[in-house]
Amino acid sequence: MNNFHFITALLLSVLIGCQSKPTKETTNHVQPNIIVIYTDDLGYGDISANGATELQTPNIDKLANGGVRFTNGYASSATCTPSRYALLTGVYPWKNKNAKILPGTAPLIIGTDQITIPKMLKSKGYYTGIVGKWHLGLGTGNVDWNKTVSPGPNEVGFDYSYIMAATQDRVPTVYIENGDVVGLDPNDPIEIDYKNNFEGQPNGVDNPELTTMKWHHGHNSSIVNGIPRIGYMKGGESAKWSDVDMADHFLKGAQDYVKKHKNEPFFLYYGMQQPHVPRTPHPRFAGKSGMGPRGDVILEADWCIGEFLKTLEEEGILENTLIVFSSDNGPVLNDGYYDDAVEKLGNHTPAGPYRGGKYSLFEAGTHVPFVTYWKGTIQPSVSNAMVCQMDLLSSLANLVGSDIRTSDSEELLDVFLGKSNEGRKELVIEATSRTAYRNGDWAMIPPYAGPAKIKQVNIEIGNAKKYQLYNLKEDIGQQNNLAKSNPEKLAEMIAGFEAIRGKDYNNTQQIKLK
Ligand code: NG6
Ligand code: CA
Repeated sequence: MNNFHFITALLLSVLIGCQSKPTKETTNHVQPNIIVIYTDDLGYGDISANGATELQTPNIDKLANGGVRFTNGYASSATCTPSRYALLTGVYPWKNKNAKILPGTAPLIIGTDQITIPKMLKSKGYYTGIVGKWHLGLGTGNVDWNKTVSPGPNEVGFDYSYIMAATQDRVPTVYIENGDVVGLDPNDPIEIDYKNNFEGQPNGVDNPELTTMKWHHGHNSSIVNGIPRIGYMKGGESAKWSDVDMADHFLKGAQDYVKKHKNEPFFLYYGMQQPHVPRTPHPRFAGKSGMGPRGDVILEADWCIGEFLKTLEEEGILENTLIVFSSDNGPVLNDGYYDDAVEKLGNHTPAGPYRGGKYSLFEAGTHVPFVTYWKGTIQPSVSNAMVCQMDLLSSLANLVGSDIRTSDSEELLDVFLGKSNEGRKELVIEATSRTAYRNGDWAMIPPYAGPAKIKQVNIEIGNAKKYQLYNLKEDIGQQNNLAKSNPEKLAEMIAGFEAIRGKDYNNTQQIKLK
């Protein structure tokens, strides 16, 4: 850390009264703004800073090459909800049986009494906000979307929330601001049902003539903007989002938020929807990647990040802001729509050198892009320390002088600031309710029944009848199972895994894709 710079900044901010909101406790700790930019289904190899050659992500690269670019950065899970749960709460997602891919009607899965990053930061005087994807449930069951929806982000630590409830492919297809559906006409109330359609309402199965994007598996319920979704929705016409404008919409929300709160320490969780399905690039980006909509929305996401960084720069807060960039899980091509992701992939490798993808216990499921950036404070470097998104809670707590820690969230502030290479030694990763173990250079996947591959998405998910053991240093692509030839290492890995996970890890239900 550049002490001179920090002291000057602190003096200046005191002089001009820039930090208008006093912290609740006086500490010697720094209070930079903290922003988490979290993409949805972006693979390790999807950014040029991590070696992609078939598409360029100059703005993400600016963060990656100007900060710490982690080569061993992990999401906690190979799907969205559990990863987001772990990031915000600092708790392993498999400890919460509800932390799995949620329908839009699911109740909130974070306890209102649980520690979260925004709550911890609030206790140190931060203003906290979320703009973008939520997917952690809302309400307590049977949500009435026509009234203020609660509990939600605002009840688990966010002062401000502007969200989509679940995913872009799930109803309700509306934005929700501090619990209220934006633009709702009370005379056209919203009804949601994940089982049965409402009488007379078109759907993806019976009305293909109304669709502009074709479904491949799942995604054949209500049709919104020509796109068949998961779940049925009736009403709420005036509140429905425009898919092609979603990126611009969330960007503006994030920009407005930082402009409004630049004079107090703030936290922003910017949950971008790309490149999750349905991939709906704004016409400005359509066709620009040559890779079809998946590539186009990655370019769009990169552009959004560039615009967002410009805002931080223009507002004069880039040097007082720690940015964490990552993805909630690994990549998938066909995740339920025909959108040319497979056909136009060419030589692009979304997973980078890793095996598997979204839903997988192989590396690509959780081994994701991971960057920390803090202009003037973090020196550019590449770190091979193992870090997990779950570690942010304890590490950020240390940064801001909070003594809050959770047992699963390792305090790795120096690693995140590029001052140490001593990351975690071990990590349990999760994928569709199964778990596996990483320790040092080694990865171990215990035996699981079920198909080795999810056919529809064409991803090997890591199931096998026997233990799998890989040395990632020599075999980054997990091709040589050493379980038989190295029984000592296997025994050590099983012991390490079971010490964290317990012995009854195999009685879990696995994902069923339609
Ligand atoms: C799956 C969906 C997939 C995606 C995923 C959630 C089907 C057949 N597949 O169930 O399209 O929505 O859930 O993705 O419905 S995540 O990134 O939010 O975890
Ligand atoms: Ca995701």
